[in-house]
Amino acid sequence: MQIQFIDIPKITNTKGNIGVLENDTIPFEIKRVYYLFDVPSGAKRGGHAHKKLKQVLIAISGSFDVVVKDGKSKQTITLNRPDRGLLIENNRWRELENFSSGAVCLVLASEAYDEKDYIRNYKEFKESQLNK
Ligand code: T46
Repeated sequence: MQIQFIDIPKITNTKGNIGVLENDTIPFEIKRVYYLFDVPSGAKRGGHAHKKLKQVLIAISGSFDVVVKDGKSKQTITLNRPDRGLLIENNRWRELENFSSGAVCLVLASEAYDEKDYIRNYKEFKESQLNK
């Protein structure tokens, strides 16, 4: 399974840096932005796949691990830089864990929220991936 990172253009300065997200930085049209924050130590997020939704995850602050599965293989990626995004394609199972204190996960999403787009059962997800 290929993992794709997005390098976020930055404007550096001794007084602090600026990360800039413009339409051509992200490989889809952004329809929704949300963020996870105040995640308690030991908590896990995700634990599902999306049929259509693609997302870019950015550790705007702190760090966390993202486990990505395509039904055949698995990769664990640590996100800990505000200038690097992780692209998660549709039909990928994701689990987020090991959140550091103060971690913030910014998510740029290709679709509006739709519960019908979720696959929350791993067995169902694996079966849906069989012929892909
Ligand atoms: C992913 C990780 C990083 C909404 O009403 N609107 C929204 O935009 C979102 C994201 C969630 N919700 C509701 C739906 C559920 O009742 O909030 C509740 C928890 O949502 P969810 O199970 O999606 O939360 P996470 O943090 O486990 O997962 C989300 C994304 O779904 C997922 O794709 O990669 O954040």
